[in-house]
Amino acid sequence: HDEHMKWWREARFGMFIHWGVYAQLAGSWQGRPIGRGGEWIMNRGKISVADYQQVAQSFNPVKYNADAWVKAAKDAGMKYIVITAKHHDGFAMFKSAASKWNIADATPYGKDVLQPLAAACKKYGLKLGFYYSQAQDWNNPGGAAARKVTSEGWANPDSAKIDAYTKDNTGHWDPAQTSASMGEYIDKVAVPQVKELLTNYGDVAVLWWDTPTNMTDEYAKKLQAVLSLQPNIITNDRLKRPNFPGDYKTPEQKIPSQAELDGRDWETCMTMNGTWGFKSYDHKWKSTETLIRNLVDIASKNGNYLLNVGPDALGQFPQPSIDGLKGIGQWMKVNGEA
Ligand code: JFZ
Repeated sequence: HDEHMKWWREARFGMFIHWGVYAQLAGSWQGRPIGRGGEWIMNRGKISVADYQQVAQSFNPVKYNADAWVKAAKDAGMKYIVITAKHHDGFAMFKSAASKWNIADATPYGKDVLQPLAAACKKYGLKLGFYYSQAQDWNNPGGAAARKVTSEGWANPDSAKIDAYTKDNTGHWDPAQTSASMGEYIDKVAVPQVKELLTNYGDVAVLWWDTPTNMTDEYAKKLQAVLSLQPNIITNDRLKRPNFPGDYKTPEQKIPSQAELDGRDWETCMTMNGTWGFKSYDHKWKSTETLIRNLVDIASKNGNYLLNVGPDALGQFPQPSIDGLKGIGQWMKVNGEA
């Protein structure tokens, strides 16, 4: 039964891609920088559902070139890609019948971006995985919202009011978010969308769940049942703790010491700068040497390295990410195996 893990255990190196409407804001709201990950901007800035959905009206990634992305990953020595099919902002990067809040229906771009990515992965022989935020969803009614402080780096004039509201409303900051129950959200959005993802894109190698806020065993069971659509699929450990351990552990932004390893498969996910989703002003790039040392350290401990790229709103990798990937690729040519 370990057979389905074979490719993953040999892979060692993959590309994480955090891409969504948040790239359009690039870390700023109303001229102010918002702290932490760019993909959290709606929550950190306590942007209303209506305001945030308006951002999609200018999201038009005309420079998106799936072939170039996958080739960049392959040339760096990566064996798989995991892309945010839907992050916590609930925005589906695919055509979905379960919610209009998707790239095909809510943007001028008007088409699915996962389809070309799946085709390019097939062409270059890389495995494709989907990140899907199963619990947190700040736009589809009923989705969960983790409690986070209001102001990270800016003074929202309504901070006090919003803080009081989120405290009384399970982390939500807009009544539009609570117009359905979480059970309804799971049945009408999450389960149907995971079905779409596991039906419409050919082989899906990985389902990468995240932040099980307010998940119940019942919700987790419903989502887990959908995985049978892809019999060889591998999943991480973030569906619902502790009863749904998945196939591997996901230390984040850190490489475990030898002593911390317990025999379970593991994958360290890490950013190349300080954010998962694109921020125009984050320049804290790791050196190519650091990236290579991390990869070697991880591989020597039998782990996988899932290294993140946060494309911009036009669909381009930031230049420092391209440079880092190229640097790793050059090292790989000399030191890696085919
Ligand atoms: C989550 C997301 O909230 C974040 O935006 C990003 O997608 C990242 C890969 O995953 O953030 C986490 C999840 C888990 C931990 C920390 C941040 N954790 O276990 O320490």
